[in-house]
Amino acid sequence: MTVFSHYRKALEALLGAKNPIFILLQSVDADALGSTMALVHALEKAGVQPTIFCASAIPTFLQFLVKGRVIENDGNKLNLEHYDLAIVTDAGSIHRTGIQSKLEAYVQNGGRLLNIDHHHVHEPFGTVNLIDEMASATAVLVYDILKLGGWAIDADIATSILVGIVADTDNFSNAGTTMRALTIAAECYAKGAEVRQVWRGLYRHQPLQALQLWGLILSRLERNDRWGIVATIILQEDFKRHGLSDEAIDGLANFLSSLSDTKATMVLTEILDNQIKGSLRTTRDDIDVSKLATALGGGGHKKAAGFTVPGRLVRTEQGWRIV
Ligand SMILES: [Mn+2]
Repeated sequence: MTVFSHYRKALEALLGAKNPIFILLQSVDADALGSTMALVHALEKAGVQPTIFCASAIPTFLQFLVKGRVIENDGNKLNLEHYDLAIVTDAGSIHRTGIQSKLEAYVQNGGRLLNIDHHHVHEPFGTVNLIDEMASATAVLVYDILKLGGWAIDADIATSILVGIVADTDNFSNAGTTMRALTIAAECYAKGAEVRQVWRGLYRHQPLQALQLWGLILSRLERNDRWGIVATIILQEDFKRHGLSDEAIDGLANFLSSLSDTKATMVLTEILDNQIKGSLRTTRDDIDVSKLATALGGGGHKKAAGFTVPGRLVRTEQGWRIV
């Protein structure tokens, strides 16, 4: 199949849906939510009322995108058979929806699942897949679908698309920044995207305690000379002591890429249920951090990747260790 036929099939799925449901990722990020909300706005304009589901809460700083819509969040009550199309954007893996088994059962029973993504994936999980690893953000693919389908890009759609592009290019600064991303962002600007709200939502939403927590985390930065990686760690008790949730460290992994003399950076964060989340970043062209992430059961992009491993972080004489 040509790339164009993938677009055509994705568009047909969207146009044919009378009762669709969007499944957001657990711990949804800006590109995933922006991509989904752009499609929600477009379908609503076409007279369709999509349902939106997210297995966890939408981060406060991204709620401006939702504009007061109801987000279903009870996975036990969710009956996918009720819907004629499920849509997942920017997932990388179906696991990240938090309702993998439900979605797989839905597909096995003949349900249609549209998967739009720019992550490196071996086996796309949708019945219709639009995957382009070269795209700066999933929001770029959504923009192309909307243009192909003849939708007018209004201010709400433009804001949603711009959020995805700004977040995934780290404000037009990382290697994912392309002419295509810049051109689409400019068009979103021209169509009335709420630019100030986008920047405030993504970069200017931290309270004082959050920056104090950042200070603590930055003071723990250490270089591993064997691997050439600079790393730091975040404990569950750090969040408790500062009265913050993990929203407070959003953007920290990207901020560390401002380090000049390192091959890569890694942030290890204790999350609930005895799990440790690792976020890897590099700015170097000769390093592919997704290889390390994949070896540890995760995945991602060459310059930004992540993984989750079981355990807790403990300080020993040799430094921080996972036990
Ligand atoms: Mn993305």
